Amino acid sequence: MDLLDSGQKFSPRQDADWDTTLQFLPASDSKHLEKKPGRRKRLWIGAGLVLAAVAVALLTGLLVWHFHLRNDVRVKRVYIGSMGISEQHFLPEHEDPSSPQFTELANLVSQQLKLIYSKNSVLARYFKGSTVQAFSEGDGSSDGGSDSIVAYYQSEFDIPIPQQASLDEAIESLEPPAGSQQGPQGRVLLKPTDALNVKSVISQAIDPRMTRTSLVVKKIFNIHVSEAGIVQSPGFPDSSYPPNVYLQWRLRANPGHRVWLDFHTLILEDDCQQDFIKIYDSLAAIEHRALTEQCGYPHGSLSFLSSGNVMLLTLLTSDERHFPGFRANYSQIPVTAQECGGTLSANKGSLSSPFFPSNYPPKTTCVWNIEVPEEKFVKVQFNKFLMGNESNQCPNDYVDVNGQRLCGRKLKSRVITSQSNKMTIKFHSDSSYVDQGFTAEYEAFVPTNPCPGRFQCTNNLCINVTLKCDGWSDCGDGSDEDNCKCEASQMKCKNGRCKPKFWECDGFDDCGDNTDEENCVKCEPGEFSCRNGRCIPEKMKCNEEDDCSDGSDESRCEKSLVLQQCSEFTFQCRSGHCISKLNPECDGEQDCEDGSDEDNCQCGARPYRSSRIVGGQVSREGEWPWQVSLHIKGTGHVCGASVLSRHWLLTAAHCVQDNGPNKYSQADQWEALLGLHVQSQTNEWTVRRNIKRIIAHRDYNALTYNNDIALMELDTEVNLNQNIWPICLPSPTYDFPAGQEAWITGWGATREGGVAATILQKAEVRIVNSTVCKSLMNDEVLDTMLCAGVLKGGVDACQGDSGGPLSVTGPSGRVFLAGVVSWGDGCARRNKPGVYTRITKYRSWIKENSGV
Ligand code: 4AZ
Repeated sequence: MDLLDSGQKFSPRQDADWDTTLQFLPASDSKHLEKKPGRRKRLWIGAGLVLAAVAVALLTGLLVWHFHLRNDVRVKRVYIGSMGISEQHFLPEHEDPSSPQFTELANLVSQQLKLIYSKNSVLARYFKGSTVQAFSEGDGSSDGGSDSIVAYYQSEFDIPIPQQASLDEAIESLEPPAGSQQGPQGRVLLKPTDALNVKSVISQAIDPRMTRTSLVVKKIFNIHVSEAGIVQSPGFPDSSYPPNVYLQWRLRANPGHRVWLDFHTLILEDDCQQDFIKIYDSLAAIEHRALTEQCGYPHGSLSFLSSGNVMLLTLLTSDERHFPGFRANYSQIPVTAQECGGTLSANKGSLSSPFFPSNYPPKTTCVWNIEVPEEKFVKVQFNKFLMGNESNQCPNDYVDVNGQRLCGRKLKSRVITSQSNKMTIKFHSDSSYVDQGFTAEYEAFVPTNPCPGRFQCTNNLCINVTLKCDGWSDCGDGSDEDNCKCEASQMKCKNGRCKPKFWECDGFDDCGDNTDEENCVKCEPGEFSCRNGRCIPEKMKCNEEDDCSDGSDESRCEKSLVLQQCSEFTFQCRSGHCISKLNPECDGEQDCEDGSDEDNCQCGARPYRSSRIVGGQVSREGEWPWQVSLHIKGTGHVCGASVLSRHWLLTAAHCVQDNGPNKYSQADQWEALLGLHVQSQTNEWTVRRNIKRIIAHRDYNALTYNNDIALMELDTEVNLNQNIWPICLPSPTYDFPAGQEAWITGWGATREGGVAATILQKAEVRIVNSTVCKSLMNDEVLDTMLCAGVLKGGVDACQGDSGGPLSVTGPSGRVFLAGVVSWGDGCARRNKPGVYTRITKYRSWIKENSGV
């Protein structure tokens, strides 16, 4: 047990070393200290003079130290860089630091660096020494031939603190264009015999996180990627990666090839100041060549390509140990003459950045020349556009359309038109920080009729005329909903748009200016509207009294009240008392006196704290660890389910009904796959279990889908892991308000009547107001059901998603099971939300039947 755990605190009285017998010495002549008025005054003056003299001396000393001595306090500064050398042939021995060829060339490079630094007074004065870390083949294109080498080095300087900035400046000024700075024809000559033809030098201060003194292990792995393989963090996947390490993987491809690195898993601590990986288009950690820095649980593309034949992957960790780490596949791909760009003369076509959907490589330029028949113009629409940071004039990575530079990540759905039959599109990436790039479609059009038979949006997009004034922004810029005359079934928003009347007061801002959500409360101005429909004066809210009689006026206040009486809106503690706080369970704060609101909360969190569906997107492995795939043995995936505990799953009753010869109600027909990401691809975290028992709700109604809920007991319990984790169950009074965001997940059909997905899909939907939902679904939605969807259409659960979860993130970040995918009117249709079994109505049924 450590000291803090044992509750002991440092206290001198308890400390054996503390001498409690210590006393102050008595004055030798106590009379000298007696009060004597005249002498006392003189004494005070004397003391004052002495004090003043001491102060002046101190101040002088401080000034001398500050202006003279302190300037001499020096710090070590390390710069990391690379030197491009032409007319040098790269030998296999140059990869081996113990070979004489390596030593010989390294010495030349060190001398060369010394010479370069000697030309600058600051660098020359404080230079300590250089070490060469590695060599690689030069990049033929930038070094003017294949006979070139790049040297990677580290230079050390000892510099007085105030001069650090001028040192940084001097080092940065060594950057290319080096030719003009470094002697005639770019040559920095040593002796005529051993001259190095230096073509470029780049150098930069090392990332201070990499020089932390607490880093205990620093290690380098050299890997040839000509044969594909795997790199992974130490301990992966069985244990977390070790603390305080700085690891480097130097990846080399054959000349004329790129290194390709594709992450299969990457889960680190969320804070990049603590743990991170960084990838460089170099063999040294030079910031100018950094391609990406990642930490946490990233969701973008994690596939990277080098510009030349080398890449460096680094991992830096803090002193905590919690996270699984990474695994990445590497291989090499040949550089071909025409990787992107070209001439396009068809009437329509598509184009994308090189290697999309992987991140594009650095230092790449592609040009597409589009030329369509003379009488036509060209328009291009970007479907995906992820081109680094948005900035003025786009100095880094950009797409240039007829001279207009575009960058950033917000351009999706924008249409750009030409004023002639030609369009030039140029893609450019600089030497650092890459992104996923773009996909675009182009089309020729007749300038007098840009959208034949269709409506032309202000942003030049063409949409079906039926979509104009239908309440939905189909153009993306809202222009199809401007200047509309509202129909009888529609309401007019203040901004002039028309929206279906039944969207009024559904908890979601449909107008875009919130006018459909104003004036929804029946109470007078200045009154608070209780959940039970009562109105109370606004000032009674949060007054620590239950004025509504259902606790709702006290449910979103700082302090939770213990109420006199419980209601359908209040949380009941184990003790039987009810509290006013809304959704208090597992929110990280103890609200019940007996702590029961925080009991059984090992759920709903992605274990490593990171940290089908129609219209959805591919999820990341481990993102939905409660998602289960239910297979009929010999057939494959049929339904989804959620993990409730190590023993129990929850699914839909309609999944476990006999259907002719298919005996779906029998447990032995089924097997459950937990921790699965891709159908028919299991890995070390996937667990397959037989089903011991199925408990379908006794009152399931196959006509109305009422009580569409079933429990499945696993034959043996599972060990939880990073891809298997239970979801939290909401208490009967948990509130999922209309408009709240929720996620649906599954391997179901990706469109109505379509085929099942192989990779787990996810899609964001919103809880739909029950009254609205009932009217949309012909009154077939019962109180035991919950609606969620995107009323515009295009996003929904579908066949094969049944039984799976509708997940909602609670206030503290834990995920709760709001619903089980049950039924719908087709999939993803407009104004037809998905219908889910409302879990709050079945909380006690689950407890009674499974104990969870
Ligand atoms: C099904 O057939 C199904 N759009 C599930 C969900 C929905 C529709 C159909 C909701 O399993």
